Amino acid sequence: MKLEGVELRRVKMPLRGPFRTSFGVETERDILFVRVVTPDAEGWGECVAMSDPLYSSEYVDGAQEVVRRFLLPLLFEHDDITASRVATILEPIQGHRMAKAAVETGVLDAELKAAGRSLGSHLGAVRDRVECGVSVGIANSIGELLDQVDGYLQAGYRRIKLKIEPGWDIEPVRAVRERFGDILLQVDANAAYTVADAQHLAKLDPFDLLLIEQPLHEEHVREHAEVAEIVSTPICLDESIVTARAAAEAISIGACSIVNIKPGRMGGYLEARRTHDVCAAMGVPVWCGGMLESGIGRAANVALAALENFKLPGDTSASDRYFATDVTEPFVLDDGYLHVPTGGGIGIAPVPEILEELSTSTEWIGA
Ligand code: NPQ
Ligand code: MG
Repeated sequence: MKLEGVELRRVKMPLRGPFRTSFGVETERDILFVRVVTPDAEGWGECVAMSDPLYSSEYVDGAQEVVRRFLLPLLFEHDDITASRVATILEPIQGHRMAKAAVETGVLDAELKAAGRSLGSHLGAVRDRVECGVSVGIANSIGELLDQVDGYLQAGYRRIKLKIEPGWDIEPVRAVRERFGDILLQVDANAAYTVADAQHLAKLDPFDLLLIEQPLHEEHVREHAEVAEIVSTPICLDESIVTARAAAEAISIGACSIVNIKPGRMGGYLEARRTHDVCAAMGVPVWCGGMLESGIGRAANVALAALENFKLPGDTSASDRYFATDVTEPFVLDDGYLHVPTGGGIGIAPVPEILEELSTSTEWIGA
């Protein structure tokens, strides 16, 4: 496939409400889109980097610079490209997986759209709809949290994830469990604890959580194995799992027994699928994380979440969880599920008028 060029477009999308985690509060998304133009089709990739390097070292301005200055020049050295070769071509550039993922996904979407093949079927999807969970931010009070969880359960979400941090953990979990009974419930600490908190985290054990996500710093993988010895709730890793190899190593030392898969964090959907396969081979279930994506990133996540070893509901929420207006036709919950797109590639594209209205800049880089 020949590349004619790539458009880098920035879009501001206000969140419907502030989203608070242990690393900060978000009130809007500033998203970088990569539009890959070829003679036969164009493809879209969404970069999941945040505005500030709080969840990971990448941030959106930096990602755009990396794409423009380092990734596209490497890609444009080749006049015949396939998505399966993109990661190898970009290998000289260290890290910057979210930037790489956006580029690879744009190429993959263009390639699959040109072939009339869906991302789901390309990746090996075995379902036509996926079970959806929702991630609930740190609230101002237990009462406010219970109201939010109630709203999401009414909307049909099949699993609730509570963000936790020291001072907001045991009591909110107890309150949600007591009020809503036997729901699927899990927590995400976004690295807010240390190994010295293991006994404290064990106080969550009586509440039958599905998992505790990333309690410790992303580089402290072995210490997660120590926590897993003390806490009986399964440990799931998110931030630490940046490659399929990292997943295999973490699992093999007992640092986690469940894996959160986020394609942006691992450099793309192809590495995400390999991670899924490695986890399946090691008997470890996975689920699909979320990065407050627009409909572009969401569509691709839903396709990925349709693979066999995605055994738990994902943070694949409906568009209206985060946005009053999505850049695509909105993803709407149907009995707690989202349907896997069936059109070519990611199966969707931005609505031109909405995209134009939300855009803050565009930049064309010819091959
Ligand atoms: C997680 N996501 O699982 C992340 C954290 C997160 C849905 O909980 C802007 C961009 C804001 C990415 C806030 C969910 C974000 C973000 C939180 C990711 O750890
Ligand atoms: Mg997480």
